[in-house]
Amino acid sequence: ARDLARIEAARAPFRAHQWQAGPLIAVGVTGGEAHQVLNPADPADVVGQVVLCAAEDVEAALAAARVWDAPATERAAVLNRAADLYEARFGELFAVLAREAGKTPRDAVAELREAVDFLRYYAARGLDDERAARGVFSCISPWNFPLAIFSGQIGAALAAGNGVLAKPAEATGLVAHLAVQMLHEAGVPRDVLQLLPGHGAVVGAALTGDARVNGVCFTGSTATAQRINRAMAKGMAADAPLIAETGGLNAMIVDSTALPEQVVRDIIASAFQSAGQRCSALRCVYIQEDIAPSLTRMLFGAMDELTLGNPWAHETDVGPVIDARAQADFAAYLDQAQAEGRILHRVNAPETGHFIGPAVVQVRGLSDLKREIFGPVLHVATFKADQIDAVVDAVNASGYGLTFGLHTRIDGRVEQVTARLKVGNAYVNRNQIGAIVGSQPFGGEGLSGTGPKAGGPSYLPRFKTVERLESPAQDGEAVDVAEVQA
Ligand code: UN1
Repeated sequence: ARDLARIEAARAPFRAHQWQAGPLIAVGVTGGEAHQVLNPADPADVVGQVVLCAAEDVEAALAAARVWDAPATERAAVLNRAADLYEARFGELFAVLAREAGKTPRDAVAELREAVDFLRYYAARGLDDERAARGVFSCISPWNFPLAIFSGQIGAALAAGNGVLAKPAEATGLVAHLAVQMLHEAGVPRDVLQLLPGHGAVVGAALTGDARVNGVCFTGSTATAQRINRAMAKGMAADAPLIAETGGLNAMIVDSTALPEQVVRDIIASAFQSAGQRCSALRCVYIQEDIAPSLTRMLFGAMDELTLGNPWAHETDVGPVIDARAQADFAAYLDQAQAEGRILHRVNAPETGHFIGPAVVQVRGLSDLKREIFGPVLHVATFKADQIDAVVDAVNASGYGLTFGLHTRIDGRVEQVTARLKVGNAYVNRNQIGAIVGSQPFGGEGLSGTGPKAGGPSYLPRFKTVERLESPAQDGEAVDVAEVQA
């Protein structure tokens, strides 16, 4: 109810009307190439323009970059002030998250809260340890959490006293611009935090292969993280860390003791909220054979009740995917599945805008998924009562290890399954998205990331020099099991 009240409050004034309609101001460094930001729900709506950095802009930023030599207490005060500004200017951020990134009210509110939490959390942790900053960090962030992950990376690097060169995703340069404006206004010096929107080949390459950079923080695909790793090995000091949070092929196991209504609710949230565009999202649910027909029938009925459409609207459950390319990619994927007779259910999508109707595709198991499917497509497999260990093996065999869900009411099964599982975040009898800064740190194993977990106690130390660090960064961070009993 508090969230809804805040949305209503934010809707009424919308302090800056220019964020709501009509072309926005152009933002960027110099008069270089301009990137048009189009509303993914309505591509005829030009949200604004972001001027992209050319090679010489990146060079100038690298030359000017410096550590933040203010005392830790002052850095914390500035980051808390930035969090205050995010809260005070909620309406603008909310509007840009909807128009630029297609966020529904619920997702936009959650994202704003997460961004504020990250800033306050790292501000507080930065006071714990006075080791020196590493130097200058490149922070490279994704479009799916263009405020929360963007601010989390930057907040951690700054709280530790580093300088930051931040490259936002090309699709979401406007919200990044607003956030950086607020961080500067709060008191982060301009040469300590520089925003560098641009192409991966120009900005990304320079930020990951230059000896003046002392560490890279990246969230995005596993393939890009591997490329960054190679670039860093060539161009940067051997001790420069790569802190990466990457993809996932996330599974859920539902055995026949699970509560069907709860499972359906949690599958809908995990697979289709944010149009499935979360690295934590559920991609493949394994349902015990004897309950599969009744459970999938209920699931398909619930899917038909989802409202797709304008992300501004209160009633919208599922917004658009990020752009025309993503839409075409999913359409082709689903056409192929259709041709193979594997589509079990599909919801109609609005005709205008980059929408994909949530869909369910039949598979034998995770091994049928050749890559991360970053959208509202859920895969379903079944298993027999005596195959639970084999399913856990299949989940581990994917090589990814980000999130995992288990629905069961059998004594000892949680321990049986999670003891063997190699994932960063396991969820029992609840949905498997929406990690909470501080109380439930988030990160993956294997192909899903380098660790340490964001929003957890080991994260900030990785942004500091290693002297006086007594234990490896990931100590004490085994699988987190967040359990909710219904
Ligand atoms: C991502 O989708 O890139 O727990 C990571 C969650 C989010 C996931 C963010 N923190 O759902």
